[in-house]
Parts: sequence; C-alpha cells; structure tokens
Amino acid sequence: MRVSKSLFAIALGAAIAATSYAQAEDKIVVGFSQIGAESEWRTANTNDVKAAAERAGVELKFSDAQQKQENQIRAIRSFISQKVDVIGFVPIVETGWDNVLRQAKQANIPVVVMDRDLKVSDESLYVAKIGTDQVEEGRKAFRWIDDYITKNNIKPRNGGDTINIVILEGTVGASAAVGRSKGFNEALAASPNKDKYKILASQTGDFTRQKGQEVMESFLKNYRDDIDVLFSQNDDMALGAIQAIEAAGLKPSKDIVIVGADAVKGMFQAMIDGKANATIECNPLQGDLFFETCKKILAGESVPKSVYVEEGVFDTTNAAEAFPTRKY
Ligand code: GZL
Repeated sequence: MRVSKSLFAIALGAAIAATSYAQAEDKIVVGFSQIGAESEWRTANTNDVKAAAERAGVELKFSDAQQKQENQIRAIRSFISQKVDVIGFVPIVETGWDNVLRQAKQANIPVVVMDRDLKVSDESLYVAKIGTDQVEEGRKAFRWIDDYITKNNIKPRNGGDTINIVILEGTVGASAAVGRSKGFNEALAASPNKDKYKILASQTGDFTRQKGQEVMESFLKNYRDDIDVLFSQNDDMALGAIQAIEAAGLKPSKDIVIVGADAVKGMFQAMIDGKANATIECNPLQGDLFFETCKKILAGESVPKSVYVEEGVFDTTNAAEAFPTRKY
C-alpha cells in the first residue's frame, strides 16, 4: 500500500476510464470482511481465504464481524481509510450496502464480493462476485428428496396423504437462506408429485448447530409423528437437529429423512453413521479465484461480473467413497 503513488494513481485515474485502479507494483493489500465463525462451512471458507492470500503473496487485512452487519460496514470503512488496494467481503445479508460501497467507489478502491449475494441500487458498486448458486442448491435439495421418496415408495409416517416437510432456514435475509428457499419452493412447485408434499413448518436456525437443535426440538414438540422430511439449509443445523430427533426417541434418516447443505465433514460422518441421507455441496474454497480476480482488476484486466464455483450432491451412496478426499 503506497500513499503517494495511490494518490497520484487516483488523480491519473480521474483522467482515464473510471474503471482503472492503482496498479499495485509491490505487495497487494486486500481488506477482507468475513461474517464470523457460525458454521464448519464458514471456518473452512476463512481458512481457505487466509491460505489463498499466502499462496497469492497478498497482504491480507482480515476482519471477523461476529455476525453483525454494522461490524462489516465499520471494517469496510476502515479499509477505505487505510487505502487498501482491494476490498473483499461476504455480505451477511443481501441489503444495506449501498452507502459504504459508494464510499469505496469514491475512494477508487475496487470491491469483490465472496460467497453470498447482495442487492444494490447500482451494480457498479462492486466489480465482481464469486460465490455459489444458492437457488440451484435449493432446487437440488428438493429434487433429491422427491427422487428418494418416490424411488423408495416412502409413505407418510402418520398414515395421512401427504409427505410432511419441516425446514430449518439459514440467517434471516442472507442470500444463502433466501436463495435455497426460493430454489426449494420452485422445484417443489414444478414437480409432478407436488400435491404429495406439504411444508409443515419453516423457521430460521441462523445457520448454527445450537439453534438448529432448538428449533428442531420445537418442531418435534408440535409435529413429532407428522414429520417425514427435514430440509436443513446448512449441515450444522442438520447435525443439531439429529441430536434433537434422537433425544425424541426417533431414528434420524429412517423415521425422518434428513437433507442438509454445504457438504462439510461432519455431515459426511453422519451419512456414514446412517444418521443423515444427503447434503447439497456448497463450495467454500473460493480464495484462489478471489485473489486471482483481485490481481486481474488491479492490472486493468476485465473480469466476469459473477462466477459460481463448482459443486455437487452427496448422499449415502457416495459419502464413504468421497469422505477421504474431502478438503473441508
Ligand atoms: C453459503 C454460506 C452459508 C453456509 C452456512 O454460501 O454463505 O453460510 O451454507 C454458512 O453454513 O453459515
């Protein structure tokens, strides 16, 4: 980070196309605001960002927002005053970013978004977004459930005429929760079997294991033998729910089919132990692509506005085989 050269580059930049950024001749400095450490997935994402910064030879200024948007906004403002070369962040919720991103743009500091999506009034407030297709993850979750229920001819546990689903949602307002709900409901509505299913209850567990267990306890209290399927919008909440299901004297994955999202190691172990059925992968290993994108932007190269990383679906038919090579 250079004060004089940056000021000169900004002045020069005013004369050239607005998209040119200070060319970083020495070590690039990236300010990164991370949500917190709410799940195995988030920890894997953080570890990957830090390792990728090392690999890229980038100076990383890392801030943990402890699950608070105001802490992210404060961190971004601090990165602006420190005149970092690039600002990266994971938007904990979709909205509320316009003002601080406008300040970054006025300071001619490019912003690269990672993991979750955001909604802004002006798409030029960020240069690129690297993440995962969370709507598609929701579609994959319902399609797996529909396929499994149909192939195994699973009947409602209460002898009724609908397969009853409960949903543990992620953090309220987070694109990962909004997107997975949207995709799940889209796929359900498009299914030829749609009338066979009923969503009994859907409530946030805030992506944490503890809250997932607590909300599942309340679902069981209200609907115990009416519940046939749990869709948990991340694996940590699913693992908490498994504890609640066992404590209620029910067999997880047998009495209640359990589908999570993320594909973290804890969920692989649960599938291998016969306590969970499937998980929809959401790849946290986005660091290398993120820093490659930062370098391209600073070199004045064009970059895609939005890139999704690759991800699959894992269940009891492939969990044991895949487990040894899982990286998170
Ligand atoms: C998804 C990511 C979500 C994970 C959760 O892209 O933002 O946040 O699914 C994490 O485990 O808390």
